[in-house]
Amino acid sequence: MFARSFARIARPAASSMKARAFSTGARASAAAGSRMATFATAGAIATGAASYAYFQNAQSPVQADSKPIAGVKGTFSERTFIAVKPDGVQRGLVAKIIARFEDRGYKLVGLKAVVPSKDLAEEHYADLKSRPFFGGLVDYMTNGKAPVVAMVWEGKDVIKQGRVMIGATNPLDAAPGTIRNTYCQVVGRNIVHGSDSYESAEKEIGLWFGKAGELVEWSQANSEWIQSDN
Ligand code: IDP
Ligand code: MG
Repeated sequence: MFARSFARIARPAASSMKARAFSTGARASAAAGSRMATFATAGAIATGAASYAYFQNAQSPVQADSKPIAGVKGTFSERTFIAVKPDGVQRGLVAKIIARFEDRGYKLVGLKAVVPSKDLAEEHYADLKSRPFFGGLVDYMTNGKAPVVAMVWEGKDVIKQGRVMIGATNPLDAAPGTIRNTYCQVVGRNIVHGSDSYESAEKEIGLWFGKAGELVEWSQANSEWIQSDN
């Protein structure tokens, strides 16, 4: 279908950066981020595929992304894709869900409200394509009755911890205190999504925040109070 590959150059983290390819029909163009000091587009668009490389000013105190898109697994730079689905937005639960991650000390590095295209939703849930509820799931995510609030959170073990905080897919099986146990009753309206593995986080962050400059690197002023060991 569609493919896009990114290659990042001339940056300290570049050695650990994998070239990535995603199917993302809706988002084939590269956009320079507002905080990008330097952006160089290199490559050609061919058969729906855009290849580009960019680098940025490492001096900037707050800057667009300069690490592997899902960070480095097992470190404080690990990242996950969390989304408040349209039912969570309609029900006014965005702030409560954000608060859970903020309260835990995780760092918000990407945030936007978006009505995803059908292509994006289908790619996001590609592993469920053969399931009978797939069409309804895609419609629920894309019909525009409310946006999805898409986020990227960063911190230690955030992929697994995010799933634990969200709870089981079926809210009736979700442990007390989890988001789904606290706010939901049925699997079809379970209000929140979280990446289930590092590979899923790479794919999902790339799909939803794959344009240059959509993720922001910044330092938490209280990080030593969150991260220090004895
Ligand atoms: P997850 O969201 O906990 O990762 P998945 O199995 O990946 O769960 O399913 C993705 C989403 O598809 C669920 O969150 C839910 O919105 C929807 N879904 C899963 N199973 C069902 C079902 O049996 N009926 C309706 N919707 C479902
Ligand atoms: Mg899943």
